[in-house]
Amino acid sequence: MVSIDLGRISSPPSLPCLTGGTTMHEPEFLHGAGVRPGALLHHRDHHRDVARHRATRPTVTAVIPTLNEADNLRWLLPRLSGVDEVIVVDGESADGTADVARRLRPDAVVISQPPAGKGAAMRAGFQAATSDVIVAIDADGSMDPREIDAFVALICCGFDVVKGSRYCVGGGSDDLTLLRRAGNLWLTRLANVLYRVRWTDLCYGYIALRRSVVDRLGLAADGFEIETELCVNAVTTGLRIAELPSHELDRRSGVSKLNAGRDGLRVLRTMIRGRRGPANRARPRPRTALAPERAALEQVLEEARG
Ligand SMILES: Nc1nc2c(ncn2[C@@H]2O[C@H](COP(=O)(O)OP(=O)(O)OP(=O)(O)O)[C@@H](O)[C@H]2O)c(=O)[nH]1
Ligand SMILES: [Mg+2]
Repeated sequence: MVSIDLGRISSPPSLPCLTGGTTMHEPEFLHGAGVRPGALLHHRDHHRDVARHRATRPTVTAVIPTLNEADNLRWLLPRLSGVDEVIVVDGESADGTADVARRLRPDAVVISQPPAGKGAAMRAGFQAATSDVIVAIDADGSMDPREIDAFVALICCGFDVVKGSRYCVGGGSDDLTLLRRAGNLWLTRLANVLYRVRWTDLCYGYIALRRSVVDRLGLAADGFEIETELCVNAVTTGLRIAELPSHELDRRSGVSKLNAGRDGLRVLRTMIRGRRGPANRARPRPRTALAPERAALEQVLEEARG
């Protein structure tokens, strides 16, 4: 269950690793609930406020890209009972991943698409999501679902994008090889120079964002460079970004689909292209090309929601 204390939202906490914009504000879903911006809630109103905050807490969608992750989903899905919506975007897995998802989480929206890459899967999941907040989480069990509350709390503090970091104080990884660690370090340093930020971890897929900013991000990446594209486009679009310490666990079973050399180059290209700003970034897929896909998706969503 995601629980945020509205009484503590009035002033920004001192957060580690803050980057991006400086203005803090309460998110729009609090204003609709009649919560005065910046108000400290009175002690005697406590019970009424707790009830109100339960009723107005942001809804959360978990977007999970999967390619042959049936065993790992058996671990992950039961641990996502606190999120309001689960979207599994499956790359036509051969190991019955989609069936496992439907069986373990009957209310999950399962989207099937050719295995065009993690980025293509995440974009489809973002488009299908209906909650206030989207959390992207890998299926392999490397991201601890208990961290979701912290991601959502930072969105409630006013950030548009919250990116996990394995290198913030409090973060870590049981999974990174020396080669990947070095590659990520240099790519992160380059991003910091090109975009004048102070990030500690560029290539990590545990990310939360406000659903209302998805279209502004203009995402078009198909592969593992999606996380870089999301972050750099968030900067050039002027969104507020925070980093949050996260501990990456070992992949529980199966094999990684990432190729350090090939995918590192894609990240580099994305970073350089993104520097040209929103007007010159790769165009999102035209809507017409998505039309049949979209219609099928709408149908699946309607059925899933009864
Ligand atoms: N639908 C879909 N999912 C994919 C595809 N490629 C990878 N994934 C999923 O994307 C997630 C990340 O892929 P991994 O193989 O775990 O990559 P990794 O080496 O751990 O790299 P990171 O997780 O990005 O640190 C996993 O849940 C994969 O199953 C694809 O082509 N299609
Ligand atoms: Mg992984």
